Amino acid sequence: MNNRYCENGVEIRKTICSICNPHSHCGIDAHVKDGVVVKVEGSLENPHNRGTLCSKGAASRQYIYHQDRLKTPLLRTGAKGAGEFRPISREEALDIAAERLKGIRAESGAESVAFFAGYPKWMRPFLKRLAHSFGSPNYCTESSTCSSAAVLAAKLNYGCFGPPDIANAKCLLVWSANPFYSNTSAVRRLLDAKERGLTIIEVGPLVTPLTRHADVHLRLRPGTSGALALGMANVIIEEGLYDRGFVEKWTVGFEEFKEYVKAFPLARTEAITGIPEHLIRQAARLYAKTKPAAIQVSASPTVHHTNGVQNHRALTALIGLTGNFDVPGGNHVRPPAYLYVPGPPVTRQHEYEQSRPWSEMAPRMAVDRFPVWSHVIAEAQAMHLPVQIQSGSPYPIRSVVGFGLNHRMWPGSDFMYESLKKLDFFLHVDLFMTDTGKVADLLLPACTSFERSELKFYPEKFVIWTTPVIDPVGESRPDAEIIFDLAKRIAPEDTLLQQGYEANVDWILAPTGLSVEKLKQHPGGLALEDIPPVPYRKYEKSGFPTPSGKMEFASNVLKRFAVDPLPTFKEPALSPIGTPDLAKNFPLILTTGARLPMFIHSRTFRLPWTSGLRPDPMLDINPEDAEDRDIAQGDSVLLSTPRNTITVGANITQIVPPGVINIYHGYRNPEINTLFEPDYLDPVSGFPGFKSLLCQVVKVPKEED
Ligand SMILES: Nc1nc2c(c(=O)[nH]1)N[C@H]1C(S)=C(S)[C@@H](COP(=O)(O)OP(=O)(O)OC[C@H]3O[C@@H](n4cnc5c(=O)[nH]c(N)nc54)[C@H](O)[C@@H]3O)O[C@H]1N2
Ligand SMILES: Nc1nc2c(c(=O)[nH]1)N[C@H]1C(S)=C(S)[C@@H](COP(=O)(O)OP(=O)(O)OC[C@H]3O[C@@H](n4cnc5c(=O)[nH]c(N)nc54)[C@H](O)[C@@H]3O)O[C@H]1N2
Ligand code: SF4
Ligand SMILES: [Mo]
Repeated sequence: MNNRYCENGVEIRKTICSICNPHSHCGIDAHVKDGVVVKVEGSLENPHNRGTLCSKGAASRQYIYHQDRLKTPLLRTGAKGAGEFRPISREEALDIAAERLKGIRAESGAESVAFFAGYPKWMRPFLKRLAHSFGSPNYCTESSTCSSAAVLAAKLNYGCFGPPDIANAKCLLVWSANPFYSNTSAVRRLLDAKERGLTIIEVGPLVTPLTRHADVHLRLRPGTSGALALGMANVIIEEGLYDRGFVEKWTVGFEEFKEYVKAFPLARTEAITGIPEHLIRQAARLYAKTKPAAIQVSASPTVHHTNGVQNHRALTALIGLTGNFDVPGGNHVRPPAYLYVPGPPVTRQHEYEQSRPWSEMAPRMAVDRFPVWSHVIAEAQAMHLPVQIQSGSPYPIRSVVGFGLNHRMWPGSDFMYESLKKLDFFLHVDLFMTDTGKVADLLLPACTSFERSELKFYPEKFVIWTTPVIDPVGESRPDAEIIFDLAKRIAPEDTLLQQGYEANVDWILAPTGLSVEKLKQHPGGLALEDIPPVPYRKYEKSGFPTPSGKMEFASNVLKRFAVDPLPTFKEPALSPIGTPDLAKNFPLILTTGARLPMFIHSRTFRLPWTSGLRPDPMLDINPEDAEDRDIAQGDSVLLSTPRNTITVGANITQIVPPGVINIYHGYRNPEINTLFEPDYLDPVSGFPGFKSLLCQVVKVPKEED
C-alpha cells in the first residue's frame, strides 16, 4: 500500500507508532496537511494491528506536538537539577560531547563512560556498536529490569526459548501476562483460539480481562511462582503424566529434580501460594494431559522478584517435563529477526553490535556481583550503575550517555537521581524535558517515529522501512542520526559506522536479501513470502545450546557460579512467611507496575486523553483490607514500606486479593520506586523485586487530609 493524496489537501502517509512495546508498534496511517499530522488511523494492511489503535496510539498527536518536547540542544548553565540551560547549535553540542567523552576516556579509560538506552529500543544496535567501538564494555539498557531475566532463566534451562504456538495449541498456560492491557494487538488471535476451543489457565494474583476467558485462574501470592510450578511438577511426576521419552533422552538432572519437588506436596504448595489444592491439581492435570500445550510467559511479572530467576526456571521447566518444547502447539523456538521480534528472516543484528570482543575491553560493571548475568547476557547490568558511580570501584564511572534514561525506572530512584548528579559529564537524549534531563550537562532532542526512518519486523512475516511523515519538531533529530554524528567524532576508526545509517541497516539486513532501497518501494510494508516454516524439534538435529547439550533441570552454568543448580524455591527477601517480624508492621504485600492500558511507564501521563482516564495516582486495595482500615473509595492514604512513605488515593477493588496492594509505576509524584531499596535485587539476575515487597497502608489522619 502506498502513500495517497486526498482531495482536501491531506496526504495519507505510512508510518508506525512506537509508543509502546516492540511486540506492538502498530502500523499507522498519518493524515498530513501542510506538514502537520492532523489525524491518525491504524493501517488496515498491517497484519499486526489490522487497522486498530489503542488509546495511547490514538493520542499520537498530543505526543508529537506536546509542549514538553525538547526543541534545541541545551547546555547546562545552572546547578545540576535546577533546569537552567542555554540553547546551542547542534554542531557545537556534538563537538562539546565529543571533547568531553574523549577527554574522560584519555584520563580514566573508555570503561568510565557508560552508554544506556531506556525503554525505547529502535536505536539500540547502533548505540551498542558505538559503545564498543568507543572502547566501553558498559552498554546497558532498561532490559536490566525487563525481559533479560526471563531470557536468562530460559537459557539456563534450554539454551534457547520460544513463544507459544497458539495457532496449534489446545491448552495455553498464561503464566502472568495481561495482553489485554500490555499487548493489545495480540488479543484478537488469543480470542479466536479460545473460540476454537483453546483451554486457558491463567496464573497471577490479579483479576484481569483475561480472567473471564480462563478455564482456571490460579491467584497466587506474589513471588511464589516457583513453589506453584514445583507443586504442579510434583503432581505431574507422581501421576506419571510427564513425557518419559523426552525426559530420558533429552534432559539432565531429572532424578534430583524429581526428589526435590517431593518437598512440594499439594498441602504445602497451598500453604505457600495461597491457591487451593484442588485448583493446583486441576491445572497440573490440564496442562500435562491436554496435548499440545504451550506456556505464555511475560517479560516481567515472574522475574520482578528477589527470587525471580529460579521461579521462572521452575515454571519453564514444566515445558520440557511435559514434552511440549519445540513441538507444534507447544513453545516453538524461532530465530531472532530484529529487535526482539522472532523470525525468520534472520538478520546480523548481534554480530553488528559486538564490534569489539569482550576480551579487548575492561570487565563490565558488576561482573563480580552478577556473574551469571554477565556470563549469559551480552550487556552490563544497569542496576549496578548508581552503585559504581557512587563507589568508583573497581573503576570510576564518570560519564553516562543516555538515550531515554529515566531515573524513576530504578529501585531507590532517589539514589539513582543523586548518582547522576555526581557524574562529570551526563549527555542525555530524549523527546521531552524530563526531571532526569534536568540533571544532564548536555541535552539533545530526539524525535518520534513520525519524524524518522526505521526498520521494523513483525512476527507475521512482514517488514516495514518507514520514511518520515513530517519534518522533525524543532531541532530534534532521529536518535540514529545523533549516534552516527557522534561516531564521526568519537569512533572514527569504525569504518562501517562512518558510512551512515542506511548503509549500516543494509549491513544488518544482508543475510535476508532485503535492503533499504528495496523496502523503500513498499511504504506500507512488505509481506515476506517464500519464507520456509521454522522446523520443530530442532534439538533432535543439533542438541540444546546448553553445556550438556540437553535441557538442564540442574543447570551446569549455575553450578559453576555456586548457585543452586535446581530451580529451588526461596521466599522473596521480604515476605510474610520469610520475615514475619517485619510483617507485623508491614502486613501487606506490595506489587507494583501491573500494566494499565492507557499508560506506559513515564510516557503518557502528560497526554490529556490518556491521563484523563485516570487523573490521579491510586493504589488498589481489596475491600476487606480497606474496611479493616476504615478506608473509603478515593481517600488519601499513606503507603509505607521499610524504606519510605508516600501519599496516594485509594481505589477499592476486588481486582487485588486480600493482603495485596497494587500500584502503577512511573508517576512523577508520588515516586513509587523510592519505596524500594536500591539493592532489593535478585542476586542471580540483578532484577529488582518490584512485585513482592512488604508494606502498610493507613488512612491519612483527618487534619493532614
Ligand atoms: N499499556 C501498557 N502496555 C505495556 C506496558 C505498559 O506500561 N503499559 N509495559 C510493557 C512492558 S515494559 C512490559 S515488561 C510488559 C508487561 O506485560 P504483562 O506481563 O502482560 O503485564 P503486567 O500487567 O505487568 O503483569 C501481568 C500479570 O502478572 C501478574 N502478576 C503480578 N505479580 C505477580 C507475581 O508476583 N507472580 C506472578 N506469577 N504473577 C504476577 C498479575 O496478575 C498481572 O495481571 O507490558 C508491556 N506493555
Ligand atoms: N516499580 C516498578 N518499576 C518498574 C517496573 C514495574 O513494573 N514496577 N517496570 C520496569 C520495566 S519492565 C521497564 S521496561 C522499565 C521502563 O522504564 P523506562 O525506561 O523509564 O520507560 P519509559 O518511561 O517508557 O521511557 C524512558 C524515556 O524514554 C524517552 N523516549 C521515548 N521515546 C524515545 C525515543 O524514541 N528516543 C529517545 N531518545 N527517548 C525516548 C521517554 O520520553 C522517557 O523519558 O521500568 C521498570 N520499572
Ligand atoms: S498498542 Fe497502542 S501504543 Fe502500542 S504501538 Fe499500538 S497504537 Fe501504539
Ligand atoms: Mo518491561
